[in-house]
Amino acid sequence: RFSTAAAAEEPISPPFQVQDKQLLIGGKFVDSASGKTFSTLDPRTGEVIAHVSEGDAEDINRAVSAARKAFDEGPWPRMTAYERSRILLRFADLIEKHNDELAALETWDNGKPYAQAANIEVPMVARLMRYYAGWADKIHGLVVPADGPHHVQVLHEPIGVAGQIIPWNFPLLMFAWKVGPALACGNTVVLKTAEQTPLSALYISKLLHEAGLPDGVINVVSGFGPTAGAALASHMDVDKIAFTGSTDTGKIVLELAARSNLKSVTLELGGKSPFIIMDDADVDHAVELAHFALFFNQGQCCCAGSRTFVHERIYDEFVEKAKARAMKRVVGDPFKNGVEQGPQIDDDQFNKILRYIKYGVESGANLVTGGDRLGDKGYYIQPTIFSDVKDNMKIAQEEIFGPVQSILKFNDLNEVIKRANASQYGLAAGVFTNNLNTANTLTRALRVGTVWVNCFDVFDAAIPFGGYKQSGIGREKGIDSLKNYLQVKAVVTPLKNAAW
Ligand code: TXE
Repeated sequence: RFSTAAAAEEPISPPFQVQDKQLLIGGKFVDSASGKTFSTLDPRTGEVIAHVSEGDAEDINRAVSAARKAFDEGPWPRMTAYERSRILLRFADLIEKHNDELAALETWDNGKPYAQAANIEVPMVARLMRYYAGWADKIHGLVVPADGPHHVQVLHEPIGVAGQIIPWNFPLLMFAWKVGPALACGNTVVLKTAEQTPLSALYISKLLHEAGLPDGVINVVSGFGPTAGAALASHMDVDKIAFTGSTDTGKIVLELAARSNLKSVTLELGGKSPFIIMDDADVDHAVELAHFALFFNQGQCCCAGSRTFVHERIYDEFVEKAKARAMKRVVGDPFKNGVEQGPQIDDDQFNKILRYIKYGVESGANLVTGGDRLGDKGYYIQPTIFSDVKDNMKIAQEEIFGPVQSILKFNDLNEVIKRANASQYGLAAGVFTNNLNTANTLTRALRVGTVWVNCFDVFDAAIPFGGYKQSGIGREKGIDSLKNYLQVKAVVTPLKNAAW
């Protein structure tokens, strides 16, 4: 369904020349003010791919000034909406044209399978851009029937300079989720990429300029969280901040926004999503879907189905089959055809996951398969499964963000609802059943932003995504994300002749 831009059979594989390594400010690639660089690493080996300009507070100042100028002096917010839409459509065409280069860069910097990047993620980025191009000229306000002799209009205006901070697990998709709606609404942007994956956003932003985007409308600063990220979140001239990352860092961003200029904030944070498998399920299908829900993208998904709840009547059969599936999972160089799982993103995440595996063993969960690193080079981890996991164990409560499946047993619908909801998070859930009443009960009872029934990880440009509870504030994608990037203005005029 995503194969709009067919990827070449043979991936473009590294080493190849990385061209864009500087900061993008005011339409030009420039060195950081300090002249400093940092290295971005190949997760397959830990070796350096490129030295990238390292932005900090001074570079954020320069980028915000460029974005402010592009917003205040135009032409971007004052262009016709149709012209803005056409630039985004041309951008989508260029993304398709450069599909394989973008995918190769993404795989090199992030470690995800090339086929996934080339056949799913980059085409989705183009699709998202077309979706938001379609909105650009359909954003309009209201005329409100207020009491009294008044003509009342509600205008929807761009909010101004949008600061956006993205993570490393889906660098291009996170770029698209944030930049698409911001530009469609007429805002200008300063984007801070994750320090682990700075490359693809620089490349794709060059295509955005080739599509006709005026200088200064998008500015991309590579750099670290506590320096560049914090400077953006606390900048006095940024009107809105959108963040995707951990719940702990999300709280810091919210606090920085509050302490500075009270900029509006949207947050897309962590999760510990339940995947609930009822006893009427086709076990083979359930095993495959639960496997995909957890292991996709090396387990590095905020919405990963990381608490697999299985009804006791099918529990033993499920565990056996889940083990067989995990043992068949193809782990290896993500540039090789047929590989399902590449390395984790970096040393920190790699060690964090191994720590959680240790907690699992120590707390008495049953290690069914995996449990260690794979090979002795790079950040590869064996597909790992724990059964007999209890709700109070760390591995059932905290985000592991790796290829570690925790299987829990239940025997009653009300019990599983209670347990599934007993989490600080509320991002997503999966439900697997053939019984419509059970599905309806679960979809209404689960306190989460997305429920996938008999499917998982279905992402479409038009479907809103975001979290309840500590999984975030606001929604991205779909019509809901436009609200994040619009200011609402009421205009009231007296009517001379109330009769008309
Ligand atoms: O996240 P951070 P990290 C979760 C996942 C992972 C954990 C830690 O559990 O193991 O978070 O990953 C920027 N002010 N998720 O350390 O710190 C940072 O530079 C402003 C879930 O990578 O949240 C990067 O651009 N910005 C998640 C971004 O925040 C700051 C995706 C994310 O980094 C900052 C990634 C600061 N003080 C990790 N500190 C999801 N929801 O999908 C850091 N940043």
